[in-house]
Amino acid sequence: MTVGQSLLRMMLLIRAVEERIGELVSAGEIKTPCHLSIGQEAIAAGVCAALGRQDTVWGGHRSHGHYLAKGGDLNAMMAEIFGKATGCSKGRGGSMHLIAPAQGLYGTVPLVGATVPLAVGAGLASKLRHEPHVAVAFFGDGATEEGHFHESLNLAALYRLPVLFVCENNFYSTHMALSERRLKDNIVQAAEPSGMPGLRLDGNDVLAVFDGAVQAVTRARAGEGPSLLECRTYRWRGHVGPAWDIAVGEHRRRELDEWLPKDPIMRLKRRLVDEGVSAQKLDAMAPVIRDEVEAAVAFARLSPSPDESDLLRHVYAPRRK
Ligand SMILES: Cc1ncc(C[n+]2csc(CCOP(=O)(O)OP(=O)(O)O)c2C)c(N)n1
Ligand SMILES: [Mg+2]
Repeated sequence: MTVGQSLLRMMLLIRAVEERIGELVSAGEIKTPCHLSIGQEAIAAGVCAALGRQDTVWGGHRSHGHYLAKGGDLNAMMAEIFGKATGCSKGRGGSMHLIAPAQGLYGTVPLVGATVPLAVGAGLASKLRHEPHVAVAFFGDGATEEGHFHESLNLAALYRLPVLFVCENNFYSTHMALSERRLKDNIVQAAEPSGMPGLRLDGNDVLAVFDGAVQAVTRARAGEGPSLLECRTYRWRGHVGPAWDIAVGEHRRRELDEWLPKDPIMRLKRRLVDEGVSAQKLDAMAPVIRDEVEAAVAFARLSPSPDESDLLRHVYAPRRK
């Protein structure tokens, strides 16, 4: 499979998984709050394709795509979202606490921006151990308003740490538009005070994201320090849950009309076909992926719930005798 085809496959997988999750949330079968990244798949797919297994990835509340693109097991993610004991966090975390350490996905945490400094710590560990691994923090535009985002950039730049700061700028923090929160649309300039490169990328062009990530990873592995990637995109669904979010104001309805034709999946598919790849070959990916997703749903449904007697484990430290 070429890079283009595997990027397409990954985006199709993320979309199919999240569309299915959306259906199961609507049906009431999934109870955990789910933040879907439908429309934004190119960023997870493009960045993670530039990484190796031992590079670390850190995410937030909207991280199904990061988990899958980094190689996290689909069954374990689905089971986690169903709250089952076979889930990647043993059913205790739900959609917003995904983890796959063997694949380098060290954690997704719903406190906005919380994992940005953790990625800096992973970059520092890598440098102190003289290992070639890079650390990637995925976060939204909202996270750039947290003070520790700027502190993290400064420290990573000062110590020339191998870190990629990947901002998925979807122009909203819950229902508040970027223009209501910042005087200027200039997140990429946050790189300047610390002297690191800032790349503004079309976050719906997976090949552009991949190229930008390769550039930043190459720089990081060469000991030249971190980069900030601002990937501009748009979330199609609501902040949380599967609704289309068009009832939250005329603004979003108009914007969605502008962004739907920029669908990262359609764009890549068109490009591959233009380059001579057979459309039938690409269309054949969808049913295989659908079966994979259904198998994961079946696995989650059949998995046991966590045992009640286990409920307080990991909550309190064991009493010292
Ligand atoms: C520290 C903190 N403040 C507020 C919240 C509530 N909250 C959850 S998601 C979110 C919006 C985050 O927006 P952004 O970072 O742009 O990510 P997006 O949801 O757009 O992917 C907010 C404010 C939180 N989880 N953590
Ligand atoms: Mg946002």
